[in-house]
Amino acid sequence: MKQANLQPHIKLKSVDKVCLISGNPDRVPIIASYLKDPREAASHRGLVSYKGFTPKKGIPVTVLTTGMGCPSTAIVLEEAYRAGGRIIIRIGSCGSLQPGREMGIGAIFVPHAAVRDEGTSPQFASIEFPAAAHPEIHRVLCDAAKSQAIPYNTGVVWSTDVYYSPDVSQFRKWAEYGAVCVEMESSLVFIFGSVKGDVLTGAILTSDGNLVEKTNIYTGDIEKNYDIFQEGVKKAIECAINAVDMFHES
Ligand code: R1X
Repeated sequence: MKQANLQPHIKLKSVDKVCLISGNPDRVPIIASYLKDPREAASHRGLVSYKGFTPKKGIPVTVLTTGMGCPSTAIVLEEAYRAGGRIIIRIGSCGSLQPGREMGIGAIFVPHAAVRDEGTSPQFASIEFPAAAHPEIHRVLCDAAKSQAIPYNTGVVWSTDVYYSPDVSQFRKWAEYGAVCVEMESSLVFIFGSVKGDVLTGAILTSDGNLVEKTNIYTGDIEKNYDIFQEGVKKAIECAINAVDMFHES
């Protein structure tokens, strides 16, 4: 039966002011399991969502998947905005672009800005405009990591449309400019927040591999690598949820 006022794709009438978003739909119930009283809110075309409350302060939170890439993310963000979302934190995965022990599988990144190497965000703001996380959200994510003694990297994330790039020199170029990791959604998330004006955005990402060192969760000791990655994801989730509480203290 059709229901009135549902957003067409996320199939929700309302979302909480705080939204945690993830590209991977399977991560949505996992994120929700860290909340108090989690419940599935909707599921349509793989766009699953849950609602719950932060365990410490009881802040209501909606967890949504964006799917992979900026076009799908733009649909979910717009509908989440129309339904009430105003603080949007991406809990995602990425690949590391710099060598080093702290850049391996499971490493945490809290990017302050993103390279807009994708075709969606220029539809929202011309390409000269920088994609930056909201400074307050970036700060609370970093503060939450510090308070939990979680090592993290900050820096610029390269957001791209192409996962399997035919041009392998691409990642070296952005790495030489100093980008620390690569994924596919943060630039659009950040630009969306800037353009709306009343939306604060940030991102916390867990590395599933290092492009320089050619390690990833799909090769080598797959089970071990996957466990290390999941441990990083767990830390990122805890950190994001703590950051929500810390933001509401400040
Ligand atoms: O952002 C990237 C994309 O959503 C990270 O993981 C997915 C590709 O495997």
